[in-house]
Amino acid sequence: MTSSRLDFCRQLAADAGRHAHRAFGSSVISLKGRHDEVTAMDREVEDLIRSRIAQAFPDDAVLGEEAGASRGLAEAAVVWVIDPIDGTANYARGIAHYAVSIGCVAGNQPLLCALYDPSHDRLYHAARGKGAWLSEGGGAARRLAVSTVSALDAATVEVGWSLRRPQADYLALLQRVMSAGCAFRRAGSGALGLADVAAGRTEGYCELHINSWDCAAGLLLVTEAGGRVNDFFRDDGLGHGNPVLATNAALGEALAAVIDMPLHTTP
Ligand code: LIP
Repeated sequence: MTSSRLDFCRQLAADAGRHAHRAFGSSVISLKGRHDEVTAMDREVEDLIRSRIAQAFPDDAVLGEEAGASRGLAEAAVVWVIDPIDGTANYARGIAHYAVSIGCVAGNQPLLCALYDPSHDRLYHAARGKGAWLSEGGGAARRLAVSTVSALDAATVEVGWSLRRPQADYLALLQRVMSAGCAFRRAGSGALGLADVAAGRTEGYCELHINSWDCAAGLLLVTEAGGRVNDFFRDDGLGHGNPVLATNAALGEALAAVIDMPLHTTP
């Protein structure tokens, strides 16, 4: 089941990303809410992804950011979790930091994923138990590994933000991260923030609430690259989102204490 879906997923993420990149920086922004942008290309790319999945795997269910859940989501053995353009605000403003994120979930845990960053021609992919990989510029894939940084005051943590949680909670989280001596960043794409942890560019990604389509792919990249994550999928995280924490192995427990989010017992 995995290898055919993984090959399909990699090709689909790359095709969808190249399609999205045609309108990079020139899309008209609509608002689903304050600081919650959407473009016509978000919907166009999700339609492309959905149609290819329906043709190749008609019995699978789909959950996407723009069109929601397909019929049979609760009963399906396999659910494709898609964000057609993660980092929409960046995409619409011509900031080269966005990605197509496609996760494939079975038994309420990610089975495989592909995440494509068109601005850098970076295709990330992983299958459970088979490592996390990155192909750049169409070249041979190299295996990813989280960083070995083991001191909080040498760590960089990305802190995702949205208006889905009170500003005071966000500021308190930032205070804890800064007081621990960590550098922090917020770059507007949870998917790429998690990919940065998997690639060893940063030591952690956290957010007080994130949706499953933003993180289903990135969480698998992190664990397959030797990192640790919280139990994002508990209490219907797939359907309603949850807080998220992903870390390298060395700083897992220390960052979990700073950010006040327990990591999954099974790294
Ligand atoms: C983004 C998420 C990110 C969050 C942003 C935004 P979108 O998703 O990936 O984690 O901090 O506010 O929600 O809306 O660009 O697909």
